[in-house]
Amino acid sequence: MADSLDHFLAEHSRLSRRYFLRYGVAGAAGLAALNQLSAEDQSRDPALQKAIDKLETNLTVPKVFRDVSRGNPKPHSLSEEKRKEVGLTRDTWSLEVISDPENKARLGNPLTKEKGTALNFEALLKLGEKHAIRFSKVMTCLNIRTPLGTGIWEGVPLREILWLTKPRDNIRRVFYNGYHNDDPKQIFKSSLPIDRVLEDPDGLPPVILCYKLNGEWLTPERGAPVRMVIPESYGFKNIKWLTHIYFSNLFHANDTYANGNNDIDSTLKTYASTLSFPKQVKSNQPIPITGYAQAGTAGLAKVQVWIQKNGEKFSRDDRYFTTAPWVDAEILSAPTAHQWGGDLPDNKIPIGTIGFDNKTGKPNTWPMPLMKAHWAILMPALPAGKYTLRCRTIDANGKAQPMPRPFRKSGHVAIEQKDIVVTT
Ligand SMILES: Nc1nc2c(c(=O)[nH]1)N[C@H]1C(S)=C(S)[C@@H](COP(=O)(O)O)O[C@H]1N2
Ligand SMILES: [Mo]
Repeated sequence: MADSLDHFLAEHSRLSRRYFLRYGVAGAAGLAALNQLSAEDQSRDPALQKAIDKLETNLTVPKVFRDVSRGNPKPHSLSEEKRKEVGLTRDTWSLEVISDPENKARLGNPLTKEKGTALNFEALLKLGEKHAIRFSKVMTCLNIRTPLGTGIWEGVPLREILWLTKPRDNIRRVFYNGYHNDDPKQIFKSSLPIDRVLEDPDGLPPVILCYKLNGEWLTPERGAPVRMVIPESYGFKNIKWLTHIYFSNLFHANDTYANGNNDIDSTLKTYASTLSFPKQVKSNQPIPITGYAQAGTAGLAKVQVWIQKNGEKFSRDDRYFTTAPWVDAEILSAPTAHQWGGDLPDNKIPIGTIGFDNKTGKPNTWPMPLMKAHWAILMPALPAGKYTLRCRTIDANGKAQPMPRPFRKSGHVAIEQKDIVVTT
C-alpha cells in the first residue's frame, strides 16, 4: 500500500493530492499515511494561501467593534465633561447595588449613593487586586449574525460585589442596567439567575464587572468605565455604562431584550460563515474559500463546505441538507503569540488569561469555545454553470449546524448560502 501511495503521490501535484485526500479517493490506509503530514508540512495552494494571509486577525481592535448601542443620545457620544457629570468616567463612576424594591432581597449592607457606600472605581480596582480575572470571548448580538468583535475581557467577578452587600436571604435573581440619560424609557436592562452569579457551570469563567478590553481600559463606546460581561451570553446581557445592580426575589427574567420575541436564555451557538471566495471563477480553476466559525458553548469540531449545482434536486424533507456531500475544511491553527491582533499591549495575550498558557501565550485548546476560529479550503474546479456554496459547523457534540438549536430568535445559525458562477 505504501508503495502504491508513493507512486500515486509522485504522479500528482501537491494540489491535486489534497483533492484526493478530501474526496476520499485514496484508500483508507493512504489517508492515514497522508494525515500524518502536519498541515504546516503541506505547502498550500498559492491562491488559498493568499486568501488566508488576508484574513482578519482573531482579536478585534476595540474601536473597530461594530456598535449597536441604544440611547438618545448614545451615552458614549456625550462630551467628556458631560460624562464626568453623570459618572461615566473612571474618577466619577459609582455603582449602586441594592435590593429590588418590588421583590425585596434581604441585603445587610446595600451599596447606595445616599449612604455614601456606592462602589467607586478605586474600590473596584482594589477588589481587582485580589480577584480580577481575564478571559477571551466573542461578542455577538442575538440579532446580528456576524460577531461584533472578539476580545480579552478583564474585571472582577460579580459575586465579589454581591458579598459586599452582606446578602442574607430572598435572592433568586440579579438584574442590572446602565446609564440611560436619566430617562426611564431608555433603560436597557438584563438579568441572570443568582446561581449563575455564585457558581460557574461547565468550566465557564465567572460573570464579571469588566473594566478592561484587550489589556486597556474600556473605551466609552465599549461601555466605559464598567460593563457587565457574561462569558457564554449573547451581547444583550453584557450591559454597558453600568450604574445599577438589583438583587431580587423575582423568579423570572425581566430583560429588555425579552421584548421583540428574543429568546433571552440562549447561550452562544456554533456556526460558520465565509469570509472570502471567488464570486466568479473559470471552469479550470480550483476555488479557494476562507471563513470563520463561532465556537459556541457546544464547542467546534469541524467546518464543512458543499457546492451544489443550481437546479440540482435535493430532498425537501432534509431541510438542513444533512445528506449532502459535505467536505471537511481545514480549521486553521491558533494564531501564534504575536498574531492575535486586537492592539494587545506588546502584541501578547495578557498574563493569566483563562485558557491560555502563561509562558507561551498559547491557548490550551483550539478551537476554543466562545471564540472564533478561521478555516480554509480549496475546492476542485467545476464545470461552467451556476452554483450555491454552503458551509456549516459540526459542534463538539457532533451536531451539525443549525442543530441542535435552529430557531432564529435564539441566535443566527441558518446555513449560509452564497452564489458562485463558473465560466468557461
Ligand atoms: N447600556 C447598554 N448596554 C448594552 C446595549 C445598550 O444598548 N445599552 N446594547 C447591548 C447589545 S444588544 C449588544 S449586542 C452589546 C454589544 O456590545 P458592544 O457594543 O461592546 O459590541 O451591548 C449590549 N449592552
Ligand atoms: Mo444586541
